[in-house]
Amino acid sequence: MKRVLSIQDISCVGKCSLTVALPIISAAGIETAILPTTVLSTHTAFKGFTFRDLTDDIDPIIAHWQQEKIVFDGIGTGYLGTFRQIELVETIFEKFSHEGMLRFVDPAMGDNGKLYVGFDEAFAKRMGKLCGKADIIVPNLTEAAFMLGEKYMESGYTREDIQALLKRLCALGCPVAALTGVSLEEGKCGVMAYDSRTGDFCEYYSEKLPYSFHGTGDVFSSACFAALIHGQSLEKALATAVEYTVESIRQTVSYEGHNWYGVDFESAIPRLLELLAR
Ligand code: PXL
Repeated sequence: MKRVLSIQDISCVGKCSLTVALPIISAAGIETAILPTTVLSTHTAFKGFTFRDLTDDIDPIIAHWQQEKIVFDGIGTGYLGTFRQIELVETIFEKFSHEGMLRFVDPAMGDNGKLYVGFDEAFAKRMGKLCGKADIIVPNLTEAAFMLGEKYMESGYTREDIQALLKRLCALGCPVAALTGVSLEEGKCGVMAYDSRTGDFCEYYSEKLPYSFHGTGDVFSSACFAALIHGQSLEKALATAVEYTVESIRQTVSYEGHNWYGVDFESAIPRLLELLAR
């Protein structure tokens, strides 16, 4: 059985980060170890959330794992709350590195042209450095713009604009970059990726649903990470992640009074298993 490590916060309520990654990667049949970086009462879109930084626990936890000779097939990261946590992730990448281990970074920091509460441009640049140490990164257009210190492209961009942006992302140091939330055609939304080792681009689009929910980036990245570890090619893994995210949104809006704070990825798990079995 494959074993991965997911490093991000626990938002106790608000379906994102570890409460999304752990069930999704586990459902894919992969042992999922976790390293919670912070415990928040909710994700930061709620008002008045509590925040307990667990950074001081990280060093002793990794020392223990090293003593136990724990090996991971992949390490995936999401929302990280502080500069120090980013530094520690870099240390973990180094300490647990071995041939074939996948370093997957989702620089979860913002959406719709804005950084989440608590982040600034300096933090985004620092996250860009972490991205340089990954094997694959999956930013959205907002995160890509902030990491590169560029203007956010809301709409009106071309395929060539996205391709050039992907090349600039790989210039951070990672061999593969995938940009999420790309819409080149009315009613369609998806992802475009670039592998700088081969010079190949790939893309996958699905129906653009007229809703925006928190946590969809985390659903996408958890499914993509799981699909890659499962053995799917980059192109297939991106399609799996897009279709699973779309199905999660469809499930969410299929009943009245649905949450505003997260998507119903749980009801879409049978679809994930179908997508992984292709
Ligand atoms: O979904 C990304 C995310 C993860 N963790 C926390 C967040 C957010 C988005 O707002 O606030 C704590």
